[in-house]
Amino acid sequence: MFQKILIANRGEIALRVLRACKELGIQTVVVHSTADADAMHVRLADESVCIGPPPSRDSYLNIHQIVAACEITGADAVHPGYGFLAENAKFADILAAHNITFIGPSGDHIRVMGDKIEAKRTARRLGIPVVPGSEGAVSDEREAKRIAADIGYPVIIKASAGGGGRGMKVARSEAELEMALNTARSEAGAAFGDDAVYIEKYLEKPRHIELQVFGDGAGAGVYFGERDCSLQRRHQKVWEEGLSPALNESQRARIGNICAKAVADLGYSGAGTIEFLYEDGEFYFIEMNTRLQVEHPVTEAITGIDLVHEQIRVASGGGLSVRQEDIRFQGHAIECRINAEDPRNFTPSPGTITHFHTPGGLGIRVDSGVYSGYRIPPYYDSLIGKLIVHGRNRVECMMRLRRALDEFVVDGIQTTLPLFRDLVGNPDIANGDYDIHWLEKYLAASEQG
Ligand code: MV4
Repeated sequence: MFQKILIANRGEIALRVLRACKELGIQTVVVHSTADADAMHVRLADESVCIGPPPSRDSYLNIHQIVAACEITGADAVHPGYGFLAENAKFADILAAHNITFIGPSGDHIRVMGDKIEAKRTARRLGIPVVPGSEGAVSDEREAKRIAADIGYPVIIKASAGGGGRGMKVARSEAELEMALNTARSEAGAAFGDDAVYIEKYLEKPRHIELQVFGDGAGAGVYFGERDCSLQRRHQKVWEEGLSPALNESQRARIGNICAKAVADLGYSGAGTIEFLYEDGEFYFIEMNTRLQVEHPVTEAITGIDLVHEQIRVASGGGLSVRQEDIRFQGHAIECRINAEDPRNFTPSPGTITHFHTPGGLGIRVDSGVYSGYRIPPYYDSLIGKLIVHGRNRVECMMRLRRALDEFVVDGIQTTLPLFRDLVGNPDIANGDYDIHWLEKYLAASEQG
């Protein structure tokens, strides 16, 4: 087991990882920018190292500073959290070269999944169902037209270096294809320095369902059920829940076993998320994330398993604490992302939180690094906390969520709490009847009314 873990992140996830380290009796080091000297995780860590000024590229993304902080403190492993360097293959490689363990998959696995064409090729090879489309990159318009005619319109052009919704263009007919292809290619070249694009059948009304998987790095793989993350705005998840209201047990077991076997065959190590679009009873792979995700507590609530403990165990060579048959799904969980934003137009609302009171009681978890009197710096993303609610079934979970939202107080800044108070009373949400476009349509309609 590790002696000392350096946490290369900030905010609620830094605190989340710190808690797991403490439970395992592992010493902690946090690195932070000058803007985060007052953060809760900095106060609670055994050691802290200030690594630079507020801008992320000079602190949380500064690989050399972070490696130096490891050397100075004698940390033998790094947990990257999510975002920042969590999916940076070069960072994983550099740590390995310094004999420091990156708590995550190998640099090579990160690299493969970071290239969306390579990721899709790999998924297909491993027997994961993918969206119909080009086998690899599309070279020219003639090829694009041939493939589009074959799979049928509408189609979507995606950047191989994109992901998370960046660099996509829909073409509804052959007349629109040339423009979509050229725009996607030039935007990809400008944004990512890689103009490779691929083409897929465009699915009109899918849900976004993602499977939590784990590899032990020694040829075993398991799945921890799925999360339904269809409620998004501008590719930012707002509400996540598990298990998905859209799936039954046999559908779950079928896709779960495919994914667990794929992860095993890959020799993958650590936590991963396999993202699918789900429409008319079929799963279509889109991307794989090679990190712990923001919404991982949903899975922890329904399985009772601490996923950060598992990450640390696997990275230290101790393997997973569970086999597939030990993983059972209990009840239902919903996570609401509480952002420091105007709940109507989502503009950031940094500033001082004058009063912060979190809900409690059975089935309630709040992951947050903020406190009364804390000043939210303007330099980073606006997530200030996550409310995760668990119940024996979805109805109980929703009742408890409504009550928890009533108790939650965040004064001094604007937050997205009022949006969740609206959503929890909405009939479509109560019925689990929504797709990836539901939230944007709902917000557009509320703006009118
Ligand atoms: C799609 C799609 C429809 N058809 N691919 C957006 C984020 C990126 N991970 C993939 N995305 C999409 N890919 C095909 N073939 C629709 C989306 C999409 C979306 C996906 C998940 C959650 C929200 C979304 C919002 C708009 C578009």
